[in-house]
Amino acid sequence: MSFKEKMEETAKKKESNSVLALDFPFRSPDKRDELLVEAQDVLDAVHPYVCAVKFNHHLVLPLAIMDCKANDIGATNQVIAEYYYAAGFDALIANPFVGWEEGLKPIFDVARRLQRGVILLTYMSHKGASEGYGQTVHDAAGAATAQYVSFAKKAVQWGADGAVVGATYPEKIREIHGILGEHVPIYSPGIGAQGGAAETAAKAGARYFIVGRSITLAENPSEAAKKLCSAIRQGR
Ligand code: NUP
Repeated sequence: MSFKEKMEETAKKKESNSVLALDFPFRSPDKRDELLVEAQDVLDAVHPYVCAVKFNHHLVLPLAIMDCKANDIGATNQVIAEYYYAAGFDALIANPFVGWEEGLKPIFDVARRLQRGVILLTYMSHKGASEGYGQTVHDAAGAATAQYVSFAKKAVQWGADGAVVGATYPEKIREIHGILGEHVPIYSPGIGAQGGAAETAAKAGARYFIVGRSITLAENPSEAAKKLCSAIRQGR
C-alpha cells in the first residue's frame, strides 16, 4: 500500500485527519529521559484523536542524535532517506528549493523503492515565508510566476505524496489546492500556537493538519486533540 493510501485509510479508521507534531522545548541532555516520558504520556493521551505522528528535530535530535540535512545534494539526500526509512519512518518532508536532478530525485527514488512518502514544503507557515516561497521567479519558459505556484506544479509533476502549506495563509491553501487538485493532499501546520485555525484551513482545502504545541503543551492534551478534530469537522 502506498503512503498516500495508508494515510487515507488511517484517517478514515481513526476518524481524524490530525497529524501530531510531537515537539517539546529544548531540554538539557541530562533531562532526555524526562523528554521520553513526556512524549510517551502525550502519545498515550492523544492517540485516539490523531491519524499520524510527525517527528522533528525537537525529539529526533535529542533522543537519537541524527544528523538530518533535508536541503542537501542528491547523494547526501539519498543516504538521509535510506536511514530515516530504515528507522521506520513512513514519509519525509523535503525542500523543493534544491531542485530535482541531483537534488530531490534520489529521495523520491528511495521512497518509491521502499513504498514510502515524500512531502514537499510548498508555502511555509511562518512570517518570513513570503521572502522565499512568495518571491517571483521565472519558469523554464521564462514566464514570471510565484515560487509556491512553481513548487505546487512540481509536486504534481514529481508525484509527491503531500504538500505542506501553512494554515496561517488560507488564501495560499485555496490557490495551491486549485493546482494540486486531488492528486497531492495538503498537510497544514501553523494551527493554534502560530495563529492559524483548523476550521479555516479545512475550508480552504487542507486535507491533514499538523499540530504541535497546542496539543503537546496543553494542560489536557487529550481534550486539545479532541477539540482539534471537531474544528476540522466544522470546516469540512
Ligand atoms: O511551514 C511549516 N510550518 C511548521 O510549523 C512547516 C513545518 N514543517 N512546520 C512544523 O510543524 C514545525 O517545525 C513544527 O514541528 C510543527 C508545528 O508546530 P506547532 O506550531 O503546532 O507547535
